[in-house]
Amino acid sequence: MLDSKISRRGFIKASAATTVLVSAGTASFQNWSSKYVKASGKTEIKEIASTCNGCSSKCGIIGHIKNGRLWKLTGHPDHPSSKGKLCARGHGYATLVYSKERLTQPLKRVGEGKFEPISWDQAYKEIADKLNTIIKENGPGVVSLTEDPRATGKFYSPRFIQALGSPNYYTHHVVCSNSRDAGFFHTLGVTATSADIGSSKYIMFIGRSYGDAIRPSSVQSLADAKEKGAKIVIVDPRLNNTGNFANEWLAIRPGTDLALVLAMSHVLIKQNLYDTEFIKNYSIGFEEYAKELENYTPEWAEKLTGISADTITRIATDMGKAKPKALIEQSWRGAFGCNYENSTETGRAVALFNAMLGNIQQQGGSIIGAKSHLGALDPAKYPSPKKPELKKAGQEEFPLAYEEQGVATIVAKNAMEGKMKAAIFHHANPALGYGNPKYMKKAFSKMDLIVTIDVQMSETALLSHYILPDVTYIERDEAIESLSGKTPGIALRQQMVEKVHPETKPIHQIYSELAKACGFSQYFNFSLDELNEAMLAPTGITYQQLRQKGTIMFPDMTVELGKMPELKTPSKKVEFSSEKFKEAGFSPIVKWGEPKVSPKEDSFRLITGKQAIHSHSQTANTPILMQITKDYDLERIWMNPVRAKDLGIKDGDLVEVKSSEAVSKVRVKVTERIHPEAIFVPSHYGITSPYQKTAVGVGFGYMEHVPFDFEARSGAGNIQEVIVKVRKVKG
Ligand SMILES: Nc1nc2c(c(=O)[nH]1)N[C@H]1C(S)=C(S)[C@@H](COP(=O)(O)OP(=O)(O)OC[C@H]3O[C@@H](n4cnc5c(=O)[nH]c(N)nc54)[C@H](O)[C@@H]3O)O[C@H]1N2
Ligand SMILES: Nc1nc2c(c(=O)[nH]1)N[C@H]1C(S)=C(S)[C@@H](COP(=O)(O)OP(=O)(O)OC[C@H]3O[C@@H](n4cnc5c(=O)[nH]c(N)nc54)[C@H](O)[C@@H]3O)O[C@H]1N2
Ligand code: SF4
Ligand SMILES: [Mo]
Repeated sequence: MLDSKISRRGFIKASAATTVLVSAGTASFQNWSSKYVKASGKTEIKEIASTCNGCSSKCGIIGHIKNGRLWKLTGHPDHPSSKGKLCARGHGYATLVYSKERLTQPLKRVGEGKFEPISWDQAYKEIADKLNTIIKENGPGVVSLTEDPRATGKFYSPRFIQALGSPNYYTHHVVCSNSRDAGFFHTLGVTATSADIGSSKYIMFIGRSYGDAIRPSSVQSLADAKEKGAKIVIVDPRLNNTGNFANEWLAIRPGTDLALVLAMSHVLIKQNLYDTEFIKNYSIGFEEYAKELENYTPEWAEKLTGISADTITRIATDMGKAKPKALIEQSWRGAFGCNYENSTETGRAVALFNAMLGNIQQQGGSIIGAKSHLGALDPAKYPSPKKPELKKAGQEEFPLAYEEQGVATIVAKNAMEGKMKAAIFHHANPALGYGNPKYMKKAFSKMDLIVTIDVQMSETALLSHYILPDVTYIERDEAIESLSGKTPGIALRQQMVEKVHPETKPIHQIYSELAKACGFSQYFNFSLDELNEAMLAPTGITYQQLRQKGTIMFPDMTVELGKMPELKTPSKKVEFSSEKFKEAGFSPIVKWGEPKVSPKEDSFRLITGKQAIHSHSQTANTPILMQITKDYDLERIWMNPVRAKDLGIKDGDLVEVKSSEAVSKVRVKVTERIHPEAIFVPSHYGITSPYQKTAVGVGFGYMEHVPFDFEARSGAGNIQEVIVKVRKVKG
């Protein structure tokens, strides 16, 4: 268990040492340069408002286009994610448009890792023929489409797969937030709340790092809260870079967050600090939960979490007193998005703790966001495909998973069992990031057709029969993005420069043309502009206005604080007890459950997380971002000095990391900022595609060590149920 003196000392040292990294992650350009060049004569500069594609925050950006080339980006002042600033990835990833390692033409696989260029017409014809044959022989339930949903994909991709008669549309959430989403959805009726950080008095982050998994406006809101005197506590086995803002770091034993939240809930009841009025008016099942909570004393939780009973009691009491301006931030991936067998239950417990504080729809609390009211295509003119009667693969096994997202890794499992024959991957790299790469490769080899639509030669593209080259986000218009939150709005991605490679095509065009080859062009008989016009119709905003502004917010539709909305749960209330869980064969109330595996004296749990300068696997091949990795040795794994000493390992040593699945070699960063039971591996490395020359061979991918698995409730990947041993090797 961690010595609190060590962690405190490490905390102070780390805060100073990491300031540089965090500020590098939120740097923003000033407008001075634009004015300077404008004043200097001949150069033509255009400014185009659009959105970033560096991560799922999709910040608003202003592209400054100099003589037809992308010159620089600045943050869109109105977009809720950017609020005028961009992060380092936002600036760096845009260089992709001019990368020499992009996909430039359709490719057909002719052998292991071997491809030949083909025409679009040939690609469409062969893909359509194969899809139609597979469906004719096996029915449409054996084809699937998976993506990281971005604006155009969100509309076109489900429509395309439905036109094939298949319900099998999946998103990346299975290795992101499926557990949290299921936990929240069945408790509050939304997969996530947002947090009114700037007005909160007491904020707890459980494995959510605004300082690493950066969204510029979130960093700003945290700085505002701090300035106003909010108390900020981070719960993380690792002192992450939010530490710069925090008053306190609780170095929890990984995988035990559920015990912490249960014990804090226990304290709220014991001290009579929960919101009885809120519970009476807006919830069901509280009595049952309160009875279960009697078991979960702070002393009980201390043994599991390593956080002292006094600390648990003090923090829960202070949060109870600060309510409703106190909250556990809803989190994302870090602690309970997709990591452990108990993650969905942690999600539920967090949502319920916030409900006990009565902070839902309160200033400084948890917000159930509002959505913009957008229009749809006229069905008389533009028919939609019929909703397939089949159930989405995976829904039977995981009925608690949020249906729209599904359980994407069921595609691999069913392929392994011969039940999934075809997969389309758009804007996704499942071969590297969704599950154990060896498992994925074997499963994918059993499918008759894999089509990948990407901008670079990803690990998934390498395993595909056909690769279709998308244009980059700098070169395309997209469908309108609806922004939900405290104040809803809309944003538009727009083409900033001419296509660099003539044989690349935007996704809406690819789907429409492939639909024609498949024989269902009637479902794609509209242009992207017609779709956008239809979406805009009810807003009273013209397409021209949106094109000019890029982001438009609807302040009139801001959620009314202090007013509880009707929830989308079966009871329309907060569910302390869930019939849905009972129907699925689980306890209707949250109970403590252990993670599946736990490290012993001589082993570690492998945990992972983001770094401010990279996104998943997609940015690793960006030279100016990878250079930062190399300059600061950021690909190293983190190990606590106590464990390092025992193993004879010094800072910078080369070690071998061994699990049931793989052996990797990497150098070590020895630091007090990590719990002794855990090894932390930054998540962005271990690219194996030889076509990504900048990225290949740097660090290792944590997924190599993750056994292919599903969390029983949400179907999430259980990606931190991983035990490793580490030993020093010569290097
Ligand atoms: N820089 C960057 N930012 C991003 C992204 C990116 O790729 N790069 N991706 C975006 C996306 S898709 C996502 S999902 C979010 C993720 O956003 P976050 O969830 O905030 O990010 P992570 O770094 O994955 O995890 C946060 C912290 O969880 C900690 N953690 C690990 N295990 C445990 C545990 O058992 N208990 C607790 N309490 N903490 C634990 C890690 O040490 C880490 O510091 O980031 C978004 N923003
Ligand atoms: N190893 C590893 N695995 C992870 C994570 C990680 O950080 N590391 N993060 C986890 C999390 S939180 C999430 S949300 C998921 C994310 O999982 P993915 O969505 O698969 O994210 P990436 O691994 O970045 O892969 C994105 C792919 O989209 C491609 N791409 C980028 N821009 C475009 C474009 O404009 N058009 C098209 N067609 N393709 C494009 C990239 O080249 C890349 O191949 O991964 C999870 N798994
Ligand atoms: S947080 Fe950074 S990478 Fe993500 S969308 Fe915003 S600027 Fe782009
Ligand atoms: Mo994610």
